Amino acid sequence: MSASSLVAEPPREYLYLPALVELLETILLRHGCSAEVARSLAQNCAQAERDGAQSHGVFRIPGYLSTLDSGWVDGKAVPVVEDVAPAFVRVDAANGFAQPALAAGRELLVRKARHAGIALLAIRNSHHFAALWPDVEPFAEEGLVALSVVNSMTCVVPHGADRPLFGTNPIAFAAPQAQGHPIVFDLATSTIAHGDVQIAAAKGERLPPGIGVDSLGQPTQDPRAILEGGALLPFGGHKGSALSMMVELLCAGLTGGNFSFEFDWSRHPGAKTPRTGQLLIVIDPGKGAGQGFAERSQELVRQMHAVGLKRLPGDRRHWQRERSGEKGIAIACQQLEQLRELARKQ
Ligand code: NDP
Ligand code: PYC
Repeated sequence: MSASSLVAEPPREYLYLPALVELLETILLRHGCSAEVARSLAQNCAQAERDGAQSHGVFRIPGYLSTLDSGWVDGKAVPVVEDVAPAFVRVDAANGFAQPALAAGRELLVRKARHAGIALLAIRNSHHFAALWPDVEPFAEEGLVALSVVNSMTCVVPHGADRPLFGTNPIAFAAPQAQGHPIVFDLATSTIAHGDVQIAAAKGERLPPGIGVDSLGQPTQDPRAILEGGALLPFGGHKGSALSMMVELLCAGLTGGNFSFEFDWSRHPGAKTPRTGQLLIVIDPGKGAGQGFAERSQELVRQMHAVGLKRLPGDRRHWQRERSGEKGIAIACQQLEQLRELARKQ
C-alpha cells in the first residue's frame, strides 16, 4: 500500500453533465456573461471535468470570475466573422472568449473546408482559458481532420534562453476513425500545463525533476517557486521549444492576436485569462487520395496495438467520460458547495 492510499479522499458528490452545465451557466450569468457565452463556457468546463481533465475543469471557475470582475474580458462580447478568402475565415472575438468566437465562425469554416478541402479559422482578440480538445473533437466526429493551436501567457523559457517568453501553447489534433472514438490528442508544449502547477501548489505536492525553474533560473521541483517568479520549460528541449515558437507565430503572427508576452493585464488585478489568438485548420480527408481516411486511421491504431500499445491519447478521457456517464461527475463536496454559493450570489 502506498503512502498516498492512506490519505483519505475528500467526500464527493456526483452530478450528471446537464446539472453541472446548468450550475456553471448560472454562475457565469451572475458574473456578467451573456446567455450565449455562459452556455458555451459552462459546457466546455463541465465537459473537461467529466473527462477528468481537471486542470481545465471547475478548478478554473474562480479564475474566470476574477477575470470577468476585473473588466479584463468582455463576457458579453459579440464576435465578428470575416469571410476573407475561399479557405480563410477570420474572427475578431472582440475581447471576448475564444469558444463563442469559434462557434460564430464554425459553420462557414466547415462549408469552406468541404468545398476547398482545407480551411483556416483565425481568431484574434480572444481569451482561451480552457482545454483545447473540445475545440477539435467535434470536427472529427463529423468526419473532418482538425488541428488547433492557442497561445497563452509568458511562463515558459525558450530552450537555450535565460528568461520566460512563450506561453504554455497547446496543440490539439483530431482525426476520424472508422470504428470507435476519433483519434484526439491535446498537449501543452510546456513540460506540464500551468494549471497543473497551480493544482500541485494547492495540494502541497512536489513536481518531478526537469519541469521548471525558480526566479533565479535554477531548477526546482517546488510548484510555488515556479508560480512565484519562476517559469516552466518546454517539453522535449529544443523540439518542444520549436513547436511553442510555431504556436506563437500561428496564433499571433497570423491571426493578428497578441504574442504571449504582448498583453498587459497589470491594471486589471484578478485577470487570469490570456488575451491572445487561436488558429484552427480543418481538412476534408475525403479530398485525399487512397482508401478512406477513417479506415486508414483504424488500421494505424490496430497496428499500434499489435506492437503492444495499451493506451492511446484520449483513451483515459473516454474511460473517465464513461464512468462519469454511469455514476455522474465526481466533485469534492466542499468545491461543489462553493460553486453553489457562487450560483446563489447576486
Ligand atoms: P497531458 O500531458 O496530460 O496529456 C497530453 C496528451 O497526451 C493527451 O492527449 C493525453 O491523453 C495523452 N497522454 C497522456 N499520457 C499518455 C500516455 N501515457 N499514453 C498515451 N497518451 C497519453 O496534457 P498537458 O498537461 O500537456 O495539457 C493539459 C491540458 O491543458 C490540455 O487540455 C491543454 O489544451 C490545456 N492547456 C490549455 C492552455 C490554454 O492556453 N488554453 C495552455 C496549456 C494547456 P488523455 O487526455 O486521454 O490522458
Ligand atoms: O494550463 O497552461 C495552462 C493554461 C494557460 C491558459 C489556460 N490554461
